[in-house]
Amino acid sequence: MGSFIVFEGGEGAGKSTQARTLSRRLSREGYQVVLTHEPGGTPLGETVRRWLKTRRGLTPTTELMLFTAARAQLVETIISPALESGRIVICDRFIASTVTYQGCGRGLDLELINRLNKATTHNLFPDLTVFLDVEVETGLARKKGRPGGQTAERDTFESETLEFHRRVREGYLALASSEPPACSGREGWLVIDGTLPRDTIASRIWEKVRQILDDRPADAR
Ligand code: Z5A
Repeated sequence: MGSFIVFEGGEGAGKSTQARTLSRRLSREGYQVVLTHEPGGTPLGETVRRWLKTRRGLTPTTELMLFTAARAQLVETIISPALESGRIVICDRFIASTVTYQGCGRGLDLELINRLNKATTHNLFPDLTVFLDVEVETGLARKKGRPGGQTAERDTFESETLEFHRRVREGYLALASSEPPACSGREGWLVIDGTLPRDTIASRIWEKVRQILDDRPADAR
């Protein structure tokens, strides 16, 4: 069985940057890595992603079902087979995103979300969830600062209120500090201040991931 590492955080927290950096580092060290993201990572998932980010007027429940459908397809066709063949899977967002965005952000029933999360993943939890924490305003400003960010049309989530994004952040902080850890498996959550320099963040993540990989039984390395 491989290892499953998930990156979580609000908009512009630096998840994609760090997921790519970790993937490159692991590949250089000789590990077989699958880097993927949610929503997306499969043809169905990419179609759902476009819908979710651009179509206005989806009801919160419809939104929840679409994220969930995309996840079911990703887990069954990409993530689980890769883990079974011993690869390291890095995923940019996973089940905690549904708890924080659809649960804390949209106000949908958390019990329903947890049941759907379990059903669509067949109880698969990340070995480690890295949470990059930044103030909402910082993350949103970073997205505007990206090339084309000033002129690009804001997507469904970027158009949400600051209050929405604050509830999401509070949701992450609560999940990451809960005992036993919620939405994550054996290694729980690694919380990192996302305003630190990129290299410092990458080193902290690497230190933790290397320790997890070193602790794996010899036949899993
Ligand atoms: N969503 C949901 O509601 N429910 C679910 O179940 C799931 C998702 C799975 C996906 O959009 C949306 O779906 C997401 C939640 C929702 N919307 N929101 N919010 P997405 O994939 O397009 O958006 P995202 O996941 O939020 O990613 P992002 O906005 O692109 O941000 P990021 O990946 O965290 O950040 P980044 O691209 O790596 O970096 C952003 C910028 O900051 C970039 O210019 C970097 O160069 C810069 N950066 C990165 N690190 C640093 C540091 N350390 N210092 C300074 N600047 C930095």
